[in-house]
Amino acid sequence: MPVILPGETDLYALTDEGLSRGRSLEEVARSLLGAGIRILQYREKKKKDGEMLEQCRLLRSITNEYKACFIVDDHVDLALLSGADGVHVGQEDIPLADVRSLVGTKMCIGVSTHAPEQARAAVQGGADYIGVGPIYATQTKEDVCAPVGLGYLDWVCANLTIPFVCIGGIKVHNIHEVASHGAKCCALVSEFVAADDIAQAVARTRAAMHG
Ligand code: TZP
Ligand code: MG
Repeated sequence: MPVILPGETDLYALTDEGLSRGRSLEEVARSLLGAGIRILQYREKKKKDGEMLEQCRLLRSITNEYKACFIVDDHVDLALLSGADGVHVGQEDIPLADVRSLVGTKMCIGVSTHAPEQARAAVQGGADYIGVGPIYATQTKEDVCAPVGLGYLDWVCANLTIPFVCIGGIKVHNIHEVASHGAKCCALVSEFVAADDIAQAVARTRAAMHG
């Protein structure tokens, strides 16, 4: 199964058990994938490694069923052990060159960026895609930096050709604005996993993005 990169699909979903209103990881994942999500990232900040490895293996198996791309946030070891398609790192995680030396070229690497110099470094360092954000304010990420707004997105669109995914505070009511500034792919956490009806949230978000 080839890796699916942002831009080859329009929506990118991330897990967050704390926001999932008591639903199991499997239920959340199946709702997202059944609604047509093709990139799913495992992002859990408060769990022990052993439980995370089990959950990554479960998501690897479910994403295979749906022919979806599976990315692990932060943890290169869990990505390798679960057979993920990719790993996503932030500016303060293991540096891109070191991640590449561990995963080789078969696994894709995404790097979160918040400014042009970080994006240039990620491109130079051989990232497969970058995260662009936070576009808007969000409470989902604890150590989040100030929103970069749409200006940084405009700069990315004007200056780079690397695939990218916008993230941070993106909701059904503002995703059209993000798309109209050139985003081909958006990542959403709370809007999906905390929704009453996850499949309906994905469908409405997709319609708003392209509407
Ligand atoms: N990285 C930048 S903002 C963010 C991450 C993981 C959280 C986005 O969550 P939400 O609920 O879509 O604002
Ligand atoms: Mg990280």
